[in-house]
Amino acid sequence: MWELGSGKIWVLYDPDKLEVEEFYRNIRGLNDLGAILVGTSFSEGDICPKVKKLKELSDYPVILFPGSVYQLCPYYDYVLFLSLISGRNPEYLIGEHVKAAPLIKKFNLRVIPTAYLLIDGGTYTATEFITNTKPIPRNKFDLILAHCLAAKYLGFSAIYLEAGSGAILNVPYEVVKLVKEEVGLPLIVGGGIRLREQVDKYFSSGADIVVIGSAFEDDDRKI
Ligand code: 1GP
Repeated sequence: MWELGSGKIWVLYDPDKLEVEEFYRNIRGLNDLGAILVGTSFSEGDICPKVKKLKELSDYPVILFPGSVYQLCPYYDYVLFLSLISGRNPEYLIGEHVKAAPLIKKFNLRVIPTAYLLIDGGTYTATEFITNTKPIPRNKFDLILAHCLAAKYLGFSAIYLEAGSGAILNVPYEVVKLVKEEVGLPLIVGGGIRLREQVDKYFSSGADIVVIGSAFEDDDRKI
């Protein structure tokens, strides 16, 4: 069930990079903010105290964008239950999920079953390294679409097209349009987005949610 609204920006908070207060200052006044994602592909410590603080400060839903099962704690509103379907590494297709499931039940967290696709963003990303998977070539539209259709037939609730944090090349707008038209599931797009016109173009191409991380790690944002 998709309850989180469309035409929204989700801001990604990396607890290894910023203190909560600094992050919260950086996102002040952002139009269309719909939720705060918390995630890091390689965490150096216990992120739960920061999640708790974020929840106390913020009125927005706080959603885990998991790098590993160790990032679970009771304070999230939702967990993006991601399966990395662009890759063929069983650990990220089902292995981590089996480890996480008992904790999700214990903490009584709501999950959003999400098909996660890494699309080549012109740079070697931490996700690629950590998951030991390769991204889908960005010009192979038929291949991307086939993955997204498979996700729909497998019953996922959302699709996340990811170019990777700090991507040089964003997910192509034409891919977003194609996937929205042909698959129709709620569509999340992220990686390398820094400008308001990029956000607007994604929304007009059919994205429901645009995720922005690095652009909010300093106070010189252009959005
Ligand atoms: C979310 O990984 C991205 O999909 C975040 O990317 O840090 O480049 O915004 P940026």
